[in-house]
Amino acid sequence: MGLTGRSTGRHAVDRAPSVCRRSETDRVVALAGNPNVGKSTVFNGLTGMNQHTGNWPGKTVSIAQGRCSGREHDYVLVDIPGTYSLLAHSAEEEVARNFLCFGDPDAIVVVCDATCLERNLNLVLQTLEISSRVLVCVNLMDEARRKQIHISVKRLSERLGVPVVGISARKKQDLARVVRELDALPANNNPYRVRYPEPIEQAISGLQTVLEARELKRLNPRWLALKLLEQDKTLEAELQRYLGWDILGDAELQDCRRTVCEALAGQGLDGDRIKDAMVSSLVSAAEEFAGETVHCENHGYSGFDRRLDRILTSKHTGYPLMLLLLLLTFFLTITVSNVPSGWLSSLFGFLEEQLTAWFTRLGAPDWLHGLLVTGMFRTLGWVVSVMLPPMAIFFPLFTLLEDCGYLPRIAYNLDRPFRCCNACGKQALTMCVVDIGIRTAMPYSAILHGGFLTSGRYAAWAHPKSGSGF
Ligand SMILES: Nc1nc2c(ncn2[C@@H]2O[C@H](COP(=O)(O)OP(=O)(O)OP(=O)(O)O)[C@@H](O)[C@H]2O)c(=O)[nH]1
Ligand SMILES: [Mg+2]
Repeated sequence: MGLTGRSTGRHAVDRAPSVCRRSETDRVVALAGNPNVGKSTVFNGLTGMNQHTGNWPGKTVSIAQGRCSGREHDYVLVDIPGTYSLLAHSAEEEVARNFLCFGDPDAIVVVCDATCLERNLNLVLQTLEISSRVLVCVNLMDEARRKQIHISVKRLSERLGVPVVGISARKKQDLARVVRELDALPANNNPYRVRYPEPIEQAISGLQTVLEARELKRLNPRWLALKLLEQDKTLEAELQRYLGWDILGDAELQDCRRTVCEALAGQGLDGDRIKDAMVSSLVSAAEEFAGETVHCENHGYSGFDRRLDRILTSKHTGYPLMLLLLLLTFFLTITVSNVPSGWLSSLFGFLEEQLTAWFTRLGAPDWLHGLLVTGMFRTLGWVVSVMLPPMAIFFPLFTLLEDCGYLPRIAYNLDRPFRCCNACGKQALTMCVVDIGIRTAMPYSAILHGGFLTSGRYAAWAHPKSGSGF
């Protein structure tokens, strides 16, 4: 785990995952969505499986698949890692993007979080650019109701031009509605298309004309034109593989791309500015749709969160607060845990003395006492008293930080420095866990090498009868 060659960059991606259809009529449905919106809950509820698609850095990320049946069709559901955008920034986002764009799903269900619909609409709008067979599933409606957030599902569906269903994924009857909607999903929707700034639209139509004369399999030419403007190298490599012909070696297409990119550069849109302009159009559209469809009775509910965000992620206070909190966590884990460790070691010391007295009373031979008491029991006592307290302190503390939403803020704060080593901010969390793992495991390995016996409280462990223990 942590920053390793296998856990960063392209190695972390499970390439070309294949989908198992049982018959030609099976429909492949991808479950996409932002992280933590309930995709796996929908997947497990519909397939009866108990999957957890790992999508944290430090683990090979992949997709999970299962089956469910509707009245009209049998479905192969594919649970993919959570992603905020199809402009992939990390390995798990690459897996999600590759499957949605090049996995040829027959339909895509975009699962959204009803409590923060605006942020989720960004992915919905991008998904509408690649497929017209999209079902939007606004999940966590129970949570939204609790927070007095009302969502007009009907209006959202009218605006997006695709079916939208509001659900609570833990309810069986809601999941049955999802299947009914899938059965009724029209082959050709007329989804909403985000309109980009005029120079980009002109560049798109220039490229689109050339692309429409090429064999693109299931790819949408407008979407492909957009991607060619972005010049994302990882996407271009996947594109070549998917199309089976050399799109980057196509002279007419590359000439056209060069011309439109020069025209864009002439208007101040070059490199990352093209991407920025696209992102800002998507964000504005998501904002507009959310404004029309989400009504929040309790306007103050997110005000506290926003104020906290400003403090925890600001340039000036973000890093000092992060360091303070992490130092406090490490201090409690490493230093304060000495106290319960001391109690445990005294307890095990006392028990060892009692066992020794008992063995002596029974007249047990030395080798048996050595094997069972100074060997097995003492080792067990050391391991428990050294490792249990730091773990019992660290993991609840870390869970607390996670549950109150501080860990994503750390990931956000550290994203920039981690990018310098081809990783992303979320990897900081894996490193924290690994670091504490090393720190708690260190005394154990030191015990095994004998050196730890002479240090501090553990020196007292040397049994009077056996001298130096091992
Ligand atoms: N209250 C409530 N909780 C839900 C609902 N759906 C999912 N959850 C909870 O939301 C959490 C995240 O659900 P997951 O299904 O793991 O989310 P995910 O989208 O698969 O997450 P990633 O795979 O990490 O991106 C879990 O604790 C679920 O129990 C719902 O409708 N209502
Ligand atoms: Mg999941």
